[in-house]
Amino acid sequence: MATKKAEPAVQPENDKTVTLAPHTEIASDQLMTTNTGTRINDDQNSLKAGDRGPSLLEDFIFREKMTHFDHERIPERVVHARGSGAHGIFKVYEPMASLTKAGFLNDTEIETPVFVRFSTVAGSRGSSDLARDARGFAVKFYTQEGNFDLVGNNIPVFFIQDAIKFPDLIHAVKPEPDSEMPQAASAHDTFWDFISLMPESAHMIMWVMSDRALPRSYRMMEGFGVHTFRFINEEGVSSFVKFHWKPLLGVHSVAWDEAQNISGKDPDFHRRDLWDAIESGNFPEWELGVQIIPEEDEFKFEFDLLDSTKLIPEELVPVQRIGKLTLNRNPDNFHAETEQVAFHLGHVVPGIDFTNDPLLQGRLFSYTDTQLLRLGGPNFQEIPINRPIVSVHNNQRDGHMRQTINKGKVSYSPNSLGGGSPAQAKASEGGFTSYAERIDAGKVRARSKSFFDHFSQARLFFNSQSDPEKNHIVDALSFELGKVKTVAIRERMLGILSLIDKGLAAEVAFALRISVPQDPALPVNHSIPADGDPADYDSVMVEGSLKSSDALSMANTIKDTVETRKIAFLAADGVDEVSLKTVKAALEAEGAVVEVIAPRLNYIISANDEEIYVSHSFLTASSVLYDAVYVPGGTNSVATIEAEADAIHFLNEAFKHCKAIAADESAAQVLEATYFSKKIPSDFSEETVLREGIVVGGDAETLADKFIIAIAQHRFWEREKPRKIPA
Ligand code: HDD
Repeated sequence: MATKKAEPAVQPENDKTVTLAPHTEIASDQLMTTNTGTRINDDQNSLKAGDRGPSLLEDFIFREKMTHFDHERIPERVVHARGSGAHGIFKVYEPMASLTKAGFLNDTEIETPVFVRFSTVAGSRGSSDLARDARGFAVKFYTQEGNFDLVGNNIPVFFIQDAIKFPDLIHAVKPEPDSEMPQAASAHDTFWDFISLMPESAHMIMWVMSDRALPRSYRMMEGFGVHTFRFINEEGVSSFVKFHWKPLLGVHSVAWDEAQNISGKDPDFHRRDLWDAIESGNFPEWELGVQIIPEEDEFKFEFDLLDSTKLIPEELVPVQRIGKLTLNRNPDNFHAETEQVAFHLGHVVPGIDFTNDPLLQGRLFSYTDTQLLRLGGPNFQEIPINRPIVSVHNNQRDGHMRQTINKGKVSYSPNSLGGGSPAQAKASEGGFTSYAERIDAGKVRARSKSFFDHFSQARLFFNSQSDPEKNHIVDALSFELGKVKTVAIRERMLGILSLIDKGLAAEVAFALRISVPQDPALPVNHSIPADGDPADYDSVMVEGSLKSSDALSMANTIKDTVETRKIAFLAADGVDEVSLKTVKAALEAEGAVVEVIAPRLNYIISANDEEIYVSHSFLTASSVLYDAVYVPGGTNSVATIEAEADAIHFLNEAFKHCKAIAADESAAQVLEATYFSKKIPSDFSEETVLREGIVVGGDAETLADKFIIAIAQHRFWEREKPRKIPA
């Protein structure tokens, strides 16, 4: 019988995973015990008076088991509840001493262990990975100087400028409180009501309505620290820094129709993708990038560096790539690691410090506060996944579930009985000292006027998109506002859109069949104080001097690799081995993953009587779970596939979602049976393949070469225009 060959890859250890080992339980070859270690003789029957009951209160084995079960759940995260984690390592390329004294950014020999958690924002823990949403990208570096958490997103800006609006934003986007609908979706009245009254969200809205909000994989998205942080070097000199993560596989997305289908076919799509990639040794990699702004350049930009609704265009400050993150190990236990990991922007190490960004400042409160509820008390730092790899010494004591056994009488400082220990660390000994920024100001509740340009970067983002990407933004807004029931909200949003781009507003208005407000007034930010003068809160219209930025368009991403792309081969008994195996070998040599899909599971028998492993039948596979599709030759196989409605649907859908498609010469008739048969190009020059993404015929090697070029393009969005595929 054909069996699948893939062996799980070796998952490397690091300084952090070694510290997890003593906390790891392995049950193989062990006898069952209670939590107090007493061996259990019968785990199938509770203790009863007679074999028909009643049950006896004395049954400590039943009571312990049931009580533990009754208490298994902890509160999910109030945002970013749905997530997936992985272990890995980070290594810096060159010492960064001129900018920061952080040890892990200076020693090129050190492999700093990391734990990364990716997430969606709005959905509950059990919601789909494919919601239109920002993605969390939180990295915990276990450095030799303590933990550093970089808690970012896959979008470089945020909805709001001041943390005090965060509960409002989240209440608006979460399911509506009366009906608890919709789950993991922003397409509803309360979200757009809030957004339409918050012009500062205009830039972020462009990003979440773009393809960035529908990543193909966590492994194919960028990450951003969002805020401006500070680097501090040994001399105490500070520079501003923005953090970036650049995926080595490029930045790729799926189509919205596809995303909605994936949510049904495999709601764990991103989680599975990350897990499978690591399990098979395709370790995801990102480069850490930094944009550095010397302190004296703080006011040189048209926007305020402290405003989290703004990015620094890469044209103005290039991103320097300073190190590499590799995720190389799956967690052993989801709850113990991925669920209990506790991130916080306040987990910093010497050499990294904060700025006065009011969003950042508010976050510095929120993260520890939320862990206290979520993880049940102040000792959450002792949970194995949260512990630093360096030892911890202070006078904090006790509390629920304290693990550490602190020896001695002394738990205060200063002390003489303990010889003054633990002693404070001098800066020269690695003690953290805050950057001595000079502050001289009255205490006010106010927002800086330098934050009031809400549209120039929203426009910059829109202008930077390719035509298909622009179309997707129009479609996304038409979809989302189409789900909004209150017409006044739709109209208000059109007013905002017209201040970003009149053409964009007109196209959305066309889809909604309402008119764009003519020359709408600049919107007031409605979060004004009770005694505030609305005029003081008007947005200001700034024409940014940069009109377009290449880095903002996914069309300019890496398109020269098919590594880890999943390719479906549609085949049946009688398949021609050469046409299957040659293309498979060529794709696998380039790092792609090939799965054979057939009418029935387990195996097919080739024209030469060889058994070929089948990963899925048409029952459990769907084109939305693959990046490309190929139909190998072989008279009987081709005839079966041509007659299989699910196979034709598979191809139609792959075409609709703009994927690369290939067929052996003898399988051309299968493509003839599709809705796109008229669109099959007759020549297969590289130019045509790059444009159309369909390859038919030629010898198997040539076909494979061209197919690889096509898959590397990821998608052929031009196909969307006619919208003639009823799949
Ligand atoms: Fe937040 C979780 C990212 C603004 C309050 N946030 C959370 C996570 C990520 C982010 C990735 C999940 C961490 C994990 O995987 O455990 N948050 C961001 C980014 C923001 C942002 C990039 C804007 C730049 N967040 C933000 C604000 C506040 C919070 C303004 C409140 C003042 N965030 C939280 C939280 C969460 C959280 C309530 C929920 C679970 C947790 O912290 O651990 O404290």
